[in-house]
Formats: sequence, C-alpha cells, structure tokens
Amino acid sequence: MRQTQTQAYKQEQEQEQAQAQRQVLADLRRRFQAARQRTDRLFDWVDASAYTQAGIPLRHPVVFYHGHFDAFLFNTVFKRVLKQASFHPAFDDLFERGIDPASLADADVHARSDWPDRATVAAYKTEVWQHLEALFDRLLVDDGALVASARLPLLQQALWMAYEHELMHQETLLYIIHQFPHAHKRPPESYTLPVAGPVPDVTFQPVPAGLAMLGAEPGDFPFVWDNEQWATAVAVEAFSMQTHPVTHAEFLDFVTAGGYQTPSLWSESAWAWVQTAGVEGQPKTHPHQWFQAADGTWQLRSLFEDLPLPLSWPVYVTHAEAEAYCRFVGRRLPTEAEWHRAAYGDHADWRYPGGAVSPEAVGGGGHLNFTGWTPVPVGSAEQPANPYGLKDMHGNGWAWTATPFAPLPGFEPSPLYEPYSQDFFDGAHYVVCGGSPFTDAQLTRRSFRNWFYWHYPYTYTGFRTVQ
Ligand code: AVJ
Ligand code: FE
Repeated sequence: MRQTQTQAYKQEQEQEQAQAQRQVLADLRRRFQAARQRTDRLFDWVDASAYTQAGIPLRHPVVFYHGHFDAFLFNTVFKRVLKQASFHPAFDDLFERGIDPASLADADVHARSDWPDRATVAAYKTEVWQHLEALFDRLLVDDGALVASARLPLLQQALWMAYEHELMHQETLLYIIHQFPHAHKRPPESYTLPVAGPVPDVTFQPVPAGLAMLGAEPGDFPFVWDNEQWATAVAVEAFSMQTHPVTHAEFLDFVTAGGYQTPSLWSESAWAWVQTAGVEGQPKTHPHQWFQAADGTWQLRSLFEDLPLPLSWPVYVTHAEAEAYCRFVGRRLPTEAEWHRAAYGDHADWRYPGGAVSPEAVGGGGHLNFTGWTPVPVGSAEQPANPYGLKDMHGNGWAWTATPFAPLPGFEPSPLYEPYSQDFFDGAHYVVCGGSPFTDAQLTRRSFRNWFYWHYPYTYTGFRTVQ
C-alpha cells in the first residue's frame, strides 16, 4: 500500500516536471519563430548586388550570414547533440564559422567568388528550419522518450545557444548592412525620420562603494554562455559616473581640439593604429561613421541616410578612441565591475535591467530591441529603473569598459561550442556592457557579457566616463 502511494506520488511529480519542461520548450519555440521573422525582414533590406559583397572588408559577405545562422543551428543541435546525418555537408562547413582576420591579406585567403546564390541558400535555410519544427513537434507532442531522455538538458542548451546566436548575429548583420551605400538598402516600412533633441549638460552621479555581481548562479536563467559561469562578487570603491553616455557634441570638442593629432592622448599601439586607420590608410581624424561635407560641416552616416551630425546622440567609437577621449578630459572608463555596480547597485535580486523579471518585461525600458532604426538623444528613451539616476545604461549603444575580456572563476568552455569565448581571452578584446538599439532584450540579462576588439570600428558601441 505504502509502496504504491510512493509510486503514484513519484509518477505525479514526473508528470509535473515533464509539463514544466514542455512549457520551457514551447516558450523557446515561440522565441525562435519570432527571431526568425525578424531575421527574414533584415535580410530583405539588402539588394541583390550587396548580397554577395562584404560590407566590412575583413568579414564575409552578407550571403555568409544568411547561411551561418542555420548552419550553426544544424551543426550544434542536429549533428553535435542528436548525432543526425547531414543533408548538406558542404553548406554545414561553408557556413560554419565567421572570420576575424587581422589583415586584408589574411582575409584574401578566405575570399571566394563562388558563393551560392540567394535562392540556394534560402532552400538550405528552409530545410534546416523544417528540421527544427519537426524537432519541436517531437519534443512537444509525440516523443515522450526524447523529453524524458538524459540528452534533454544538453539538447535544450544547444537550442538556446542557437537561438541567442541568431539574435547576436542580427546585430552583426545590422552593422554590416550599415556599411553599404544607401542605394543598396531598402528601409523597412516602419522607418521614420530620426529624432533630434537637446544636448544635456555633462553631469555625474555618485555611486557608493559596494559589491558588484558578475556572472550567474547555476539555475538563475534557462541558459547562460560559458563566459557567464559563475557568479562572482567584486568589491568596488566609490566613484562618480557620467549621467549620460558621451554625446556627439562632447566628442566633437575632442575632434576640433586636435585629439586625433595629439600622440600623448593615445597608447603607443593606439597611436600607431590612428596613423593608418583613416580613409585609404591615411591618418584617422574622426569616428568611423562621421564625414565632413564639402562645406566642412560634420555629417553622420546613419543606417539608411546621411544626417547633419545629431549632437545629442551617443557617439560610437573604438576602445582606443574612447580611451583617448578620457585622457583628453582627465577622466577614465569604468571597469566591468564598476559598470555593474552602477547598473544594479545593491539590488541582488534584479535579473534584468531595472529589476525586470524577464526579457519581455525589459521591452518597455531602454532604447533596445529594434524599437527604432537609429540611436536617440541620450536619456530621451523611457528608462529602466536605475538606483543612481543614470540614463541609457541599457540601450542606445553598448558601453566600453576598461576591462579586458577574461574568464570568471569557474569558467569551462562549453562542450557545445568550445571556441566561443576562450578564443577572445587575449587582452585585445574588451568587455562592453548594456546594449544597442539592435540588441534583443533577451541579451540584457544581468549576467550576459559581450566584447569587441579594441580597434573594431563598426559596432554600435560608445562609452561613458567615470571619475
Ligand atoms: C559575442 C557578439 C562578440 O559577434 O563575434 C557569434 C558573437 N560569436 N558567432 C561576435 C558570436 C560567434 C560574438 N560577440
Ligand atoms: Fe557566429
């Protein structure tokens, strides 16, 4: 009697667990579908001639990214975890990994004239997608054995990984598309003229000494990348942080004061870079997306049109330029821990910006999540709560930190994707925090970490100073 009661209880528990499991999977399926709809729209913005061109000379052409999303999904979920045979091994390989070569000569090694055409890539994508839908059908409807199998946790991790990989590459794709001449792009119907706004005064907010929490505890989120493992408390001294990100107006002072011509403001390697990083290998004299019109006025190459430099928008620059600016004004970049302290204060329980409990709840705060097609005047977007009155901590541009990207204590490369983080623990990549207009809210969970190479000029990354 007792025995059967225990059994019944166990069975009931197992059923409940399976039910909860199915809900997580159903939620993930919805996320995938929404992400895919957005992805399809983004690729529609580029015309046929741009499709086979590299918007960024050191990167693959657009066609690579079109296939990469799906090759990554197929390789990770179906080949690695489910040990399924490939239906197109050549494409799985061709589209497997992006490139990050150091020079144009190295990039030539990867150059090829025989990229498959758009319809062929689209057919491959459709077939991978059918695999994914069939897998979700098995998981959600008719394959109890797979749901109960020991492989489920790894499978679920692989699915999340492919999903977040797609979200990240939506942003990559955006800053690549950004580089194409406007004639090759078609703005979405929702595109509206960018907004202007007042330039705020440069002010600072005190952030008291205390603990910053980096990384996640196991179980905090359904999925974290290897570099978020594991939670680490870092003691931070008191400091003051700039209320808003540095604006175009502030950075223009640096440009007109001769910042790009003053070696003492740059590290030795940054100065060497400035000497050749301009147009056609000339000295660099301004941020990547700026240019001077014939009458000398400063213009911004925005995603879909050129604009007179919007002075109230955040400036996007490399780490080298951000550091030079800091020397110019006698301030410095925050460390990763300082940035976290400033964003979350003593709110140990905040999982997402402003205490939101889910990425959906973040949707209403911060200029994030593809809600617009340009940056906005600093501090003008609806803001998630911040304990110190800081604006645009999340959204309107990633923020450089002074911290080289490095593992947290407890780091292990993920067996699903070993090189993901560890290839970049090289002292030349720096942590960036927050998010840009083209960052999905999913990627704003507290423990998420992003990074870029110190003189990579294309991303939607600015900075704010501390003192
Ligand atoms: C984490 C955004 C720096 O874009 O290079 C995508 C993400 N890695 N595919 C990048 C990534 C491999 C990565 N970042
Ligand atoms: Fe990738």
